[in-house]
Amino acid sequence: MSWTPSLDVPRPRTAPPGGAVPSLDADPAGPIVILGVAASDAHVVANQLIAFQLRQLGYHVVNLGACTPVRQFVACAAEHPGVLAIVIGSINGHAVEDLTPLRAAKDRGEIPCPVIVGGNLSVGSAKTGNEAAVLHRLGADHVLTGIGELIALLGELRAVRAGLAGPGGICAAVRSPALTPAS
Ligand code: B12
Repeated sequence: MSWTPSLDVPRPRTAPPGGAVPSLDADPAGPIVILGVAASDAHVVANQLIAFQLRQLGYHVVNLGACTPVRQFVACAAEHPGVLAIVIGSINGHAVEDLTPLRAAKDRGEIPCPVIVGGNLSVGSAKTGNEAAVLHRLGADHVLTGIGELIALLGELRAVRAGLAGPGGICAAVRSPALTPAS
């Protein structure tokens, strides 16, 4: 008797009827998400998990990987004018230092979409509670902690772009304070 292991992952919604699950190269027609890890940061496990999950959900993920400075996110966004969001992870605690150039890039009009920042956003396990406010001032539109929140938010952005969102957005029921954009 033989046993064949399988990856028990949900079939992407973009899979053609009766068709095969798309490869990890993703569906080029899906909404574009630019993903990366902040400039000083070498932690890639969450980055790879996020890329995998988003591709399974039909997003076209352009993954810039670890140690990506703001200017590379900007250059990549210029190459993908229809980009839905820029998603930046930071794990090593240096999000503020790494993302300081974001403010100037936004002020120059170089960021055409929401910027979502998430991960372990300051040094040490004891957080001040001020991390999100500082990052919002630097130009982050959304500051999150969990991958579930990210998926919900991207779904909402996708629905808004498609004109499907009702008052408060279709994901209002799952909206958490962390999802609230800076004013
Ligand atoms: C593996 C690891 C490393 C590896 C990384 C290998 C690699 N290429 O990925 C190596 C050895 C290189 C490393 C180096 C360092 N590390 Co390290 N590392 C870890 C470790 C053990 C696991 C991290 C991991 O992969 N976790 C699994 C993933 C899935 O979880 P995660 O990264 O925490 O991400 C979760 C959330 O943060 C969130 N998330 C993450 N990204 C994003 C993005 C978005 C948009 C959203 C919404 C959510 C989100 O979702 C994930 C799932 O819940 C952690 C300790 C730990 N047990 O967590 C320390 C840890 C992250 N490292 C730490 C530190 C300090 C360092 C170093 C500075 C150590 C040193 N003095 O050299 C360097 C920094 C190097 C650099 N330039 O960044 C600290 C960070 C502390 C902080 N933020 O205050 C930790 C927490 C260890 C500790 N307790 O002190 N590290």
